[in-house]
Amino acid sequence: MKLYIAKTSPYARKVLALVQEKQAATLVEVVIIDPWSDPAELQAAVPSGKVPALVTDEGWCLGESWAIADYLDTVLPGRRLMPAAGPERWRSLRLSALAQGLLDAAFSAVVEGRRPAGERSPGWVTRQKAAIARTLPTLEAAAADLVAEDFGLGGLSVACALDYLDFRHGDLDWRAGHPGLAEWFAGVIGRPSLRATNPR
Ligand SMILES: N[C@@H](CCC(=O)N[C@@H](CS)C(=O)NCC(=O)O)C(=O)O
Repeated sequence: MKLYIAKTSPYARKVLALVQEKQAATLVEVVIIDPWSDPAELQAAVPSGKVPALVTDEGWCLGESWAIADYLDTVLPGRRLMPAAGPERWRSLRLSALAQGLLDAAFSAVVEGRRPAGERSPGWVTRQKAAIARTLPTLEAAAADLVAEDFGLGGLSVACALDYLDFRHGDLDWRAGHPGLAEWFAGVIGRPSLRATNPR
C-alpha cells in the first residue's frame, strides 16, 4: 500500500499516527509529496489532489483522512481504534467529527493567511476562529468521553487537531478555559505515535 502524505499536513498525521498505533508501519509505503505543486501522481490517485491519499495493493485509490483511517483500521493488523459497532463506535465517530471540524477551521484560517495580500479575507479568518472557539468548549464537555475512549480514532484525531493549534495558532491559547481537555492532551501527546509524527 502506498500512502501519500505531506510532513506538515495535520490530516495526513491522523492516518500516520493510526498506522503507528497499530504498529503496522512496515506494511505501508509512505510517499512524501507536495500537494500544492499539483503533482500528476497524486492527482491521478485522487481527483481532489489532496493528501492524505492511499493506493491499495489492489490498485484502487482512496482520499480523505477519515475514510483512509477507517479503511486502514479495518485491514491492517493491530488494535482496533474505531469500534466496529454500537455506542462506542458513535462515541469515536462524534469525537472524530468534532476534531475534523476543528482541523478544517484551523487549516482554512492558515491557508487564508497565505494568500497574496490583496486576496486575503479577514472576515473568513474571523469566521474560522469563531468555529474553533465554539468547538473547544464542546470538546471540554466531552473530556470524559476522550478518557473513556482510551485513545481510539476519536482521541487520536482530537490530539492531532489540538497539536495543530499549538503548531500554527499558538496565539490562541486553547488551554485557557479548557482544563479537562488540556489535562487529557498532556496525558496523550507523549505517545510514541504522536512523537513519531510530530510535524515540527
Ligand atoms: N478533508 C480532507 C482534507 C485534506 C487536505 O485539505 N489536505 C491538504 C494538506 S493539509 C491538501 O492536500 N491541500 C491541497 C489543496 O487543497 O490543493 C481530509 O480529511 O483528508
